[in-house]
Amino acid sequence: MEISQQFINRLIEAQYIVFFTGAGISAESGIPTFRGKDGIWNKLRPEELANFNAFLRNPEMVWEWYSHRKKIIHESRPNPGHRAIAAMQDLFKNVAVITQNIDNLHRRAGSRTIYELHGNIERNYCIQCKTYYNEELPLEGKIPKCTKCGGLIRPDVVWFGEYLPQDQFIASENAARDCDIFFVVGTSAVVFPAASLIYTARDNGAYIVEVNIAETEISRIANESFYGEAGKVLPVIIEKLKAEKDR
Ligand code: BJW
Ligand code: ZN
Repeated sequence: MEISQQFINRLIEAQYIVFFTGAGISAESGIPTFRGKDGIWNKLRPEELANFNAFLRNPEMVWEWYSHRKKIIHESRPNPGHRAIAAMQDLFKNVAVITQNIDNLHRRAGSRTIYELHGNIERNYCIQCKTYYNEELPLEGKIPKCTKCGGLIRPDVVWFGEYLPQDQFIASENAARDCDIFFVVGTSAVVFPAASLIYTARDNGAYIVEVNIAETEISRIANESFYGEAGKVLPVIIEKLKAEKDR
């Protein structure tokens, strides 16, 4: 993998580094992505599952999907990509992670500043009385129901047509605006408004670095592209940076 000295110099001069991540960063932890070759949605259409009306129509089906993914996530561990991002904190004062993932793997890898744009699979709430259930779910047959009001419990994630958590999105916009380097890692960059952050970063002068196994929607606006698995590319970048900083 070719890493130019010019790129390393740019990194060394940077004060604030942001990582914007998607499902691809967790692929090497065994969590399937949504789109593309091995995407879960080659078999199931996103609109049929990640959508509130689908949930009302068929909560069993949607819960089956989330229970399945919850199990995979529980059995997974952060991979060298997550760990390289966390290790950036030792080299720079200001590092933030903006993630579209709901899997907690950045936190488990040790990243401290994390904005979660699409929620978190560990949290659930009753759609009627908004009581949160973050531990064991009270099951009624196959689906969880609220013990206070009997309402349906849903995962605290963002489905199509729903607003992103405002505090997380505003903090992410500020990070995109203020950072010097904006890494875009393992995302197809087709889901909005999350993907708009890439354009916000670019419009405010950040250097855009893409890490992906394939070209994407935003490849043409990236200043630098590394095509390969995040768990291979990111550790190489951080090793080179460390060596350079130690000189
Ligand atoms: C690797 C790798 C390795 C693999 N190393 N790389 C028309 C135009 C524009 C917008 C819209 C439109 N029509 C509707 C909209 C809005 C809609 C939208 O964006 N739709 C587009 C798809 C067309 N957006 C919304 O609805 C959002 N809300 C909203 O707009 O609110 C305003 C509003 C309110 C009320 C009414 C109307 C509007 C909400 C979007 C919510 C998305 N939710 C999901 C599910 C979250 C919960 C869950 O996980 O179950 O979020 S969908 C899914 O997509 C999930 C992801 O976070 C998100 C992004 O996917 P991601 O992470 O990019 O994954 P993939 O699979 O797409 O890509 C993986 C990448 O990794 C690939 O590039 C691989 O190559 C790469 N890769 N292995 C490195 N080892
Ligand atoms: Zn309730």
